[in-house]
Amino acid sequence: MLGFDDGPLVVGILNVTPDSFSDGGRFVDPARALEHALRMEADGADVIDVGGCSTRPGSEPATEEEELRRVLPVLEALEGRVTVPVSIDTWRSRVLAEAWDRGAAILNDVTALRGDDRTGPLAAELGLPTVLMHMADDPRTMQERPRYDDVVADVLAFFADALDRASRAGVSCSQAVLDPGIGFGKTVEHNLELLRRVAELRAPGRPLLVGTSRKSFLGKLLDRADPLERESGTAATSAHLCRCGVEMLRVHDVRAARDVICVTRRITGAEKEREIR
Ligand code: HH2
Repeated sequence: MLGFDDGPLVVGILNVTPDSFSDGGRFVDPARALEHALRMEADGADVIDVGGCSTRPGSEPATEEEELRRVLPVLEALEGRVTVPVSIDTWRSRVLAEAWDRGAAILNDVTALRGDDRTGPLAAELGLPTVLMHMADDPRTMQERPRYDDVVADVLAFFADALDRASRAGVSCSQAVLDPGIGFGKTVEHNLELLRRVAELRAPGRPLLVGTSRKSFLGKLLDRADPLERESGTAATSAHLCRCGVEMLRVHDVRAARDVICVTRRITGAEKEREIR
């Protein structure tokens, strides 16, 4: 279902939460969420990632009822209108089941199937591509004292466990996408190290999804408290990740990511002139 031959796929973020760090509260209303999803699709999104539970550092997770109350009306609004695949950013099996009923076709699980024992078997039964993300600890405490001997080695060990867990749940390895979880229990230096050595994260042979968009390490690097002022920093990471052959970029500004991919691929020769419309 996901083809990676034309450079990274762009995953447009649609947070339907009151408290997400960048776009919190903006798309809670289903009509506004649909409008934004259609905008991202027109801008070149390959996937729309709907999330109803912020994972902002220090945040308390929404209850299951609350998460359902947020995402289901939005998924209903998107179904039949958005033509690209919709992914659901959840670890909860019930949210996944209800989202699938409303057209969601990809699971994005920031707990890598550790959050709910029933989520893996359900994703397997439904045959869904499944994003398995690295997170040290959980969002409440993950930024308190992140420590690794070698962050890349630790993430690779985590990937091996996650793939094993997925396969025991019945998720075919060919459906797994791996994600180093930028900003999830990592210092600025850990994030930079993961980006610098992203090629090493390809060792398991699975596609990589990376989400740097507007994250706080960019705010710290650039001294920008406002997430909306971190777009140039995000673009720098997107160009780097595109050059490194990463398969999926998860971003807020789809148009900017598309521009970065277009120019980067022309520079590297990955995209020929005749392919440019
Ligand atoms: N980052 C966030 C949420 N979900 N999923 C994957 N696979 N990878 C990520 O890096 C990732 C993710 C956090 O960013 P955002 O959705 O913008 O914020 P919030 O968690 O505050 O809603």
